[in-house]
Amino acid sequence: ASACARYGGSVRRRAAGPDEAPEAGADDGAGDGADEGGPYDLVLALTTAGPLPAVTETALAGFRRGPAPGDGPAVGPDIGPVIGTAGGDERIGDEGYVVARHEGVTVVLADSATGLLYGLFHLVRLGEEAFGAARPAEHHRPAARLRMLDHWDNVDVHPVMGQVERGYAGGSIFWRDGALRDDLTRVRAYGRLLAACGVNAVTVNNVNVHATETLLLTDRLRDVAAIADRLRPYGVRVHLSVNFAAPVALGGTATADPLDEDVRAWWAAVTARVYEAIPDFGGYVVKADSEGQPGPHAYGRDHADGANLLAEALAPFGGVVHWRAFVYNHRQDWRDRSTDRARAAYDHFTPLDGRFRDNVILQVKHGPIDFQVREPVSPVIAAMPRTRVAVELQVTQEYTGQQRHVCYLAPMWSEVLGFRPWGPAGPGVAHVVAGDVADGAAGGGLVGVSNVGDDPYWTGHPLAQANLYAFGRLAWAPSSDPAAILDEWIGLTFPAAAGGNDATGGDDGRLREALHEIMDDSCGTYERYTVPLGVGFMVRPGHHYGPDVDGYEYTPWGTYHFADRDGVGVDRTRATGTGFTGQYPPPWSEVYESLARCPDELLLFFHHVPYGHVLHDGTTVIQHIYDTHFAGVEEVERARLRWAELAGLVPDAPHARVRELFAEQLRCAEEWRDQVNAYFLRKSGVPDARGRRIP
Ligand code: BDP
Repeated sequence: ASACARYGGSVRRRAAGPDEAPEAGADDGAGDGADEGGPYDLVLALTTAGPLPAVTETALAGFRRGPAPGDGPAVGPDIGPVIGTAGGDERIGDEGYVVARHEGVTVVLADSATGLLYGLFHLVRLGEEAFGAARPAEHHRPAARLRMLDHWDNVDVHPVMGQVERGYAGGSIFWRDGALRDDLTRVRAYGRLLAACGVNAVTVNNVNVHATETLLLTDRLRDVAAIADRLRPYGVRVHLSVNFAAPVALGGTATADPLDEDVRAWWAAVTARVYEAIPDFGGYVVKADSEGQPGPHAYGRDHADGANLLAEALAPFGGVVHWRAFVYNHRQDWRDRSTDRARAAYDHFTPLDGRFRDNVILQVKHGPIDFQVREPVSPVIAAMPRTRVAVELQVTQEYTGQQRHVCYLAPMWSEVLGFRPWGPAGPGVAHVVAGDVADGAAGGGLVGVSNVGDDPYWTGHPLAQANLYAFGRLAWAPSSDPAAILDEWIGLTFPAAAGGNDATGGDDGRLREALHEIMDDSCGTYERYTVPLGVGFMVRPGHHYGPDVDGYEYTPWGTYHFADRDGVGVDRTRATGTGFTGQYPPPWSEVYESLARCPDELLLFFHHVPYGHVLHDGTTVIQHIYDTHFAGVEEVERARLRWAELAGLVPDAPHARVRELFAEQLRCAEEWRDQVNAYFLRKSGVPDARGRRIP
């Protein structure tokens, strides 16, 4: 009841019979169902022996528990038919639940405490509807078993990257002044927030593991255990990013060679101690031989040797290694056009398919480069049938406006998850991560780089909360409609919108409608005023905020657009380019190879074309650049004005915060428009057909 009330819903309880008068405390509703018989409006029950989760107990304070497990059906006769319609004796599954409304009683059933908790949050989402008309039993369970957020948090404040690497929401919620925070109340609240979204795993430190953070594995393990204690009640397991060279760095061994016996023994012993402190510890995350992080290459070993070393140590305890596939040469010779960063992960990892232990998960960024607003889906996802693959998304908005711009990312993620690498008849990315591909490996789940910090709104930009929510919801149910997820988030977040059209203080749907207008296609808007047609990386070097068209063009990072006076784009074809298109299975290898068939939005990712090249809609590339940049800025201006109209419907403080951020977004969008348009006007010499002002 308290959970429902907090989220704007309510739990009504009937007048109780003489034997079952519940204690005071939970009845915050109308209590008008007495004539339907039976003492309860709501029953949450476990199908198996086991304690109720503590947080559910709290939420149910005042409700009677059913008979102890083993004494027959968990709670009275009402549940029988629900179990029947839910598929008889089929297990509901570790995190699953069944929800139904039957003869005036809303029932949530689960096999486990965590499942029950997810069922409770399902009711919170339904609000009043959960207690309305009868509903047949629905069985819900997550598509992906692992739904993880990686925190790029440093314990110490890093001199260049700050505390949260690529964090735009203040400091870390875990660490402060080089140590664990004294007060972990917020971490507990975070656990609840994550459970409400469906996230069940968290990595508490940055993938770039610096000196202090290396110690989390040993001397500072107690801190990790304290975080795990706060998150455990919400079904969230803790993982740790580890430094591959930790055995040497911590003074245990002379080498970190994965095939060395002392190194294996060191990891085994250290890992056993981790599990003594945190029995449900999730496992390790490793960025190895990437952007300066140590790895097995230094010892002439490969990524499979490295990953298997850690997997072997974790296996006795059921832990997993998330081994990142973000491996490329960041010191390449930019004058040599034959190197292609997009190819790197595939070239490194596909020869290793089949060599990874079962508890290794290869964590692959969704695109082949690095979280740009438009990239094709990484070909690695379809190329490792004998390896567990997880897809990594960037919830933190490093390249999508840094939580100063509104950019609702769910439509992009949903496109990625729905992408079918083997063509329309084959399975999709969502099936790969769920392990739902015939003859494929078990799934590795979905990982997101967290966008949360100690900001009072959690995410800096209050509307960026929707990205966190959508990440969890898509990991649970990848085919969910992004607009429907947003709709849920709006209802849960803004009490006025939750009131809907009724006479109880609702806003007649105005807020809901406006937020959809502002957010539904905000990622499309961002794409329009920033980088054209999939070319990527026209950002300011280092911090990656705002435009700098040539910022990376003559650097060793491998992210180029190759614009000159004649044309723009990267030739990644087999015929004349880097051959990257050949990393896809058909039909995509052919579609991307073909200038005629390549989707417009990815044209410059795959092809170098003249400015006069005509897109499928009849516009030339150069005119498309001008048009989209003008349109994007106009869309931001419309969204800004729309938001201004919501004063009074949204609480004052978040309203003011978003209003200020919109001013910055507009300024920055205009800067993007002007720099990109001016750059291409000067390179090409082709004027805007509509004669608009280009600086
Ligand atoms: C890049 C970020 C960098 C990360 C790196 C990674 O700019 O801060 O360390 O990804 O994923 O996008 O390891």
